[in-house]
Amino acid sequence: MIELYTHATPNGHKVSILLEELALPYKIHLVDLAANEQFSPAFLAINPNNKIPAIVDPDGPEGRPVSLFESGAILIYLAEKTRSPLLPASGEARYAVVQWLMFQMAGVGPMFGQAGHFTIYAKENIPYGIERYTTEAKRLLAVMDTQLTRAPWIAGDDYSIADIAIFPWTNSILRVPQFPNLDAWPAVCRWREQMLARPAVQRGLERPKREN
Ligand SMILES: N[C@@H](CCC(=O)N[C@@H](CS)C(=O)NCC(=O)O)C(=O)O
Repeated sequence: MIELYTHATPNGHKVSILLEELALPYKIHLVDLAANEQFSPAFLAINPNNKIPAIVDPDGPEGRPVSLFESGAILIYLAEKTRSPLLPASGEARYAVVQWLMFQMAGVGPMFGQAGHFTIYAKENIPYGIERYTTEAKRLLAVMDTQLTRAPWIAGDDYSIADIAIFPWTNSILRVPQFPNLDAWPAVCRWREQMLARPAVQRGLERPKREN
């Protein structure tokens, strides 16, 4: 069974949502970030970058256990392991998914994360940081909104691991006071409703809250 090291955060939710969509059995190990468990030697042996999520698959591609960190790499790994259509095997559709997955990993995650940091967690009020990252978050939401006006899902006609990667970050930006709702981006709101209606998405958000 796949072992998932996680916490109820956007990067963690990506992996639990995908595992639920794939109906793969998995065991959750909650890593208590507030207690700095991500720096424990046992966890560093799995992820030298001391962040969740990480997985250990006892049945890796070479027939021996494999551990993986970086949520984007984990999503690709799990989709390929199961030959899931959530990551098309080839062609334009595959690269559209990879492109939007990279957009999340390099843009949405870091920028929404910094917007949250400067508005909610920073020990001092730094207007430059607040302005820089909330402005960038709005720009990224506008990019998503344009794409989701053209297509039902972020990478085109089909639901994919790119939707799964981006969605938890839209929950996260809604905690930032400058984003009480996402009404300025109606196609993003429509897409969020599609995501929230999926039972696997609901389970993937819930399980890391209550299991260890
Ligand atoms: N690029 C990494 C980011 C992972 C990440 O930032 N995880 C956060 C929680 S969402 C974390 O573990 N933070 C703990 C720390 O930085 O010490 C990924 O996508 O997996």
